[in-house]
Amino acid sequence: MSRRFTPMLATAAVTFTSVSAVAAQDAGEFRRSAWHDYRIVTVAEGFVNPWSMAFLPNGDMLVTERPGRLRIVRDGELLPGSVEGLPDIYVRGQGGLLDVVPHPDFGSNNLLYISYSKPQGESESTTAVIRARFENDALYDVEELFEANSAGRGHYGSRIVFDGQGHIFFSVGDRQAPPRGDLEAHPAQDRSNHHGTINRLMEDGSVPSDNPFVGQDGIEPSIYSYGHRNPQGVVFDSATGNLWLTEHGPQGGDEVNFVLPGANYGWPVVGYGVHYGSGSAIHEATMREGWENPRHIWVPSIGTSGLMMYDGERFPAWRGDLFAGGLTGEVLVRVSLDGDVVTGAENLVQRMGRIRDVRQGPDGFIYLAIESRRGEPSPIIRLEPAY
Ligand SMILES: [Ca+2]
Repeated sequence: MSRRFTPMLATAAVTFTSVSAVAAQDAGEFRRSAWHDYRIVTVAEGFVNPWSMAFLPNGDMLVTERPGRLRIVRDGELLPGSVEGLPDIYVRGQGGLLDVVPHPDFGSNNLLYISYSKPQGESESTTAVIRARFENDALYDVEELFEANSAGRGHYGSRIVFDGQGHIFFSVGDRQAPPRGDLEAHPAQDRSNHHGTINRLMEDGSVPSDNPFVGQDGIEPSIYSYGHRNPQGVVFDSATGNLWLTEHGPQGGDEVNFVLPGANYGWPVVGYGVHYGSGSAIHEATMREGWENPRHIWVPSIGTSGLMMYDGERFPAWRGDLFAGGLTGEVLVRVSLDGDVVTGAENLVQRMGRIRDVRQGPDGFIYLAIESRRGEPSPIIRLEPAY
């Protein structure tokens, strides 16, 4: 891409207004940006901690709510019930029902892929991925594809993407294992578990024979990359074969990473952030030779969550750009790319609430799942061209 672009400085905007009230009053509001003017329209309301959105061929939208419900939006209305057939879910803190993604051939196989925090004993949980057939508004033939070898409180990761060539990638966070003492001994650097990893599996859950660490003693064979903190946004660009992620970092350490097989992304040994609150040092350095440096960082942090790459018709100048949702930053950031290089970042949709997920609809509009920090009902909104 050869477009000229003037990067804008990222700004943190923290507001404490009720999310639903802001959305209602701003519905349809006109906003300007560098390449496209847009307006924000409310799609549906009344979600509790929506985490992920998925579009089905019949026009329905599925929405996961972190407290453990899979909801259906039909003809612009959130149906009152929730989808039956989910497994037991650990709903506490950051844990709950997380991602939902239709198989690329959903139209013929009706398969949904879902990630969630799976209970382990009385008080523990881990990240797990299931798939199930979705028919008549219920889940059937639920099959577990992956259970992470991990333990801890939050940082489940959990985004699932298809590469369209028979594989899925999905993220597991570092489970909030505290970085202290010997940083190289942190579980995100220990490949005998799944803490802080991107994993690659066949669509049936088996391990591909060409994964980077297959056959190496003491390394989980599903691992594709490691040294991540909490990757909550992952996209596969089918046009280029590139895999991108956003990683929710410590204070000043949110990252955009270009994902390469077998690579180490450094957490918590190297990085750009500091501890929340105290501002004290976490890392021994910002980077290390041979490890992957982020392609973009945010200072201050925006609290990255969902990530999307746009390829629709409604906003032609945005094609090929990444769109990163921010939680604490209450912002949608358009990240422009030239190959595997980040060339700019522009803030959009500021002060509309915490943006948990970002998806392109089949209509080419950009859908945002807004969440309330306190679990109050919140909306799904979308960006439409202003003209
Ligand atoms: Ca890193």
